[in-house]
Amino acid sequence: MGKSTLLNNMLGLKLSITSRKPQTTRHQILGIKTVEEGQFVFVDTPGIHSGGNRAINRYMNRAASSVIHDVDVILFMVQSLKWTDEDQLVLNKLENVETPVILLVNKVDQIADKNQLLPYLDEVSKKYQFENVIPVSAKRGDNLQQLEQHLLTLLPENPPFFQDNEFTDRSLRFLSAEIIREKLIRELGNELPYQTTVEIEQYKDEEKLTRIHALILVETKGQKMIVIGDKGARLKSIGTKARKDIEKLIDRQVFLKLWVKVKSGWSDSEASLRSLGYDTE
Ligand SMILES: Nc1nc2c(ncn2[C@@H]2O[C@H](COP(=O)(O)OP(=O)(O)O)[C@@H](O)[C@H]2O)c(=O)[nH]1
Ligand SMILES: [Mg+2]
Repeated sequence: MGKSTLLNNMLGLKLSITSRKPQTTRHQILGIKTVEEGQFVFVDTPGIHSGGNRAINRYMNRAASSVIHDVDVILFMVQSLKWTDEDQLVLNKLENVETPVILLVNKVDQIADKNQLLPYLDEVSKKYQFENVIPVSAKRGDNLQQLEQHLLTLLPENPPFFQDNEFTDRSLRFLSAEIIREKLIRELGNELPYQTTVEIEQYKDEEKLTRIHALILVETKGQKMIVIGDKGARLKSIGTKARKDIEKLIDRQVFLKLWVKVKSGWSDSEASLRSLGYDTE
């Protein structure tokens, strides 16, 4: 869809992980951007999805729904030229919500015939009293400047909540785990649907480098073999890609060690989710 891509592009920083697979974002994360005229605190959430009744699915839907009532502006993103049942599900949640909603119609870079866009914008504009409907490309950056300007007019006057050098509420330890999870999702494609998570066992700033030991948790032995790959090739590739991204983020040399461990049932147990840092309240 492009919610996390949008956040990263607005911040000019790779903060939230992205992939082709739906439900990549599991945790709510704040992205903070301070400009002369004000401070934006973006909340990236998992999408709202129907189906899937594991504890992890319930957790993600809760995270997405609860935020609706806590923000000054809602950015509701759909993909251009498609209005899905899940979009309708989100729209239904917005009934009786007073908060202004801006509809972002994403991926306009992918529309071959631009004549199709206007009728689509017309059609979706009628679905709700949107504050504005803006066609964007989260990836390429089309219209994001315009979006930022419009958002500034909607923000209430407040003293800034954060220092102007802060960019997120999450720790580097958390962000590192997320980067590793992104590489796992991207490397494994459809071979491993959702049943992995990453736990940081050690995160230590040493004099010349930052030492990170991470545990990749999977549900079955078969999944463990898939993650490790032939002669460890896959795990190695995941590790190298993750290390490079973490180094870019923290601007330090990183030593990254990865292990894979089977912990069956983690994704369907509220207790395991909690112990893994998923705030299930
Ligand atoms: N072509 C194109 N692809 C995009 C755009 N925005 C996001 N994507 C891709 O769509 C996929 C999902 O993006 P992501 O930000 O993870 O979506 P999320 O699940 O809504 O957070 C990724 O592969 C992105 O690279 C866009 O504006 N144009
Ligand atoms: Mg996302």
